[in-house]
Amino acid sequence: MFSFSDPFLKNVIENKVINQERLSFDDGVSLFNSHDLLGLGYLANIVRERKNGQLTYFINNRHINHTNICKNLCRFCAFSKSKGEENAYAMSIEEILQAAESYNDGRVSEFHIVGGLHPDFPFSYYLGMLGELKGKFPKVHIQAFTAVEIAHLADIAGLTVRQALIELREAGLDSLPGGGAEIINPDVREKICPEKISGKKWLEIMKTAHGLGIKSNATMLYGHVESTEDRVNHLIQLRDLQDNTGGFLAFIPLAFHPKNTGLDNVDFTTGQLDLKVLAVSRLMLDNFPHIKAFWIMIGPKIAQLSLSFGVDDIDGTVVEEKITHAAGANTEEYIEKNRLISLIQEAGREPVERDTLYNAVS
Ligand code: V47
Ligand code: SF4
Repeated sequence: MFSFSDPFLKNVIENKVINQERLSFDDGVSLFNSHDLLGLGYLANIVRERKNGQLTYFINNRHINHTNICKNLCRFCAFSKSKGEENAYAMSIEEILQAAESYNDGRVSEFHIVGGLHPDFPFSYYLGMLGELKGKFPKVHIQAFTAVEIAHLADIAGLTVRQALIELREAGLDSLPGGGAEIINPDVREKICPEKISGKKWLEIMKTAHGLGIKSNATMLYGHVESTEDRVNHLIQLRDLQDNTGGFLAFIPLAFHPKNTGLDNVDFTTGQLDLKVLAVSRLMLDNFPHIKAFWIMIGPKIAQLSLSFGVDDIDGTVVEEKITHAAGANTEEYIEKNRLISLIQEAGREPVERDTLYNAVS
């Protein structure tokens, strides 16, 4: 029998988890306030194994950050630059194709494309990027553009979000990454990303995408100025939308990296917090099939440990990543597939190479 050090986990949460009862807002706050990390991991692991058994997913993917020029200039972002600023860059479609080609070992199954809100790129640039990539790599799933980028693209195209998504899908878009959610509470957004679309709009765009059959991920940027209540509120809003649409594939907590940002007075997150956020997310998001640890942000060592704290997905090969590395990440940008497999096996789990939609890739 597991020995909890926090009686609340033993007396209240364990029963709810065993009986598959939904956890409340207050439960979520208590979970975040608990210091019984092993107890949280034990409970999150029950949910993880119920949903995914021993299976642990990874993907052979290639991230592409096509431009760092962005008109939003979020305070937590070290990646974005203004046009003309030193180190600002914008890739042509030809350069994007070359980047994609540079990691085309015949087995890559996903391009993951996220960038800034470039003030001058026309809608045709994005359609062209998708069309050319799809033409050259017809079997590769394109997961591109956060809801924040989708709002911007609809804006520059003079289209509704729905129309823009339809055109992007026709050009080759397959699914949306989960970025841009940050923390949904408007008071927090006002402090960390006042120019960004609201959390409400982010949720609406996801709802529209899901309604069109376009799946997406969801994220939460944690470890900056947000409160425990902000985190729990964020998770519950995601859970409510998932009840409605069922369109979220995975939830990925993103550990805030402060270096070179407007919030550089904040410390890097700790291993304790990273594991706690993953475990609490697994417990609160009872309707999300997958919880993913993004090893780029928390490092392969914590990502491996997280497999006992509710996580069933360790992301992928990545190859190149600029957003977190601009903000002080000291991880590699590429990890070999065999290394992911041995990290998973060493944790006593069963590795499964997946495609974006969680089908096993042989
Ligand atoms: O929205 C920006 C985050 C996101 C920082 O769907 C930062 O599988 C930490 O969308 N420290 C974009 N995070 C990345 C993204 C993503 C990443 C991994 C997996 C998936 C997925 C999607 O990056 C932004 C923002 O939340 N971000 N700056 C920073 N300093
Ligand atoms: Fe731009 Fe995204 Fe960075 Fe915000 S997080 S400044 S929207 S690139």
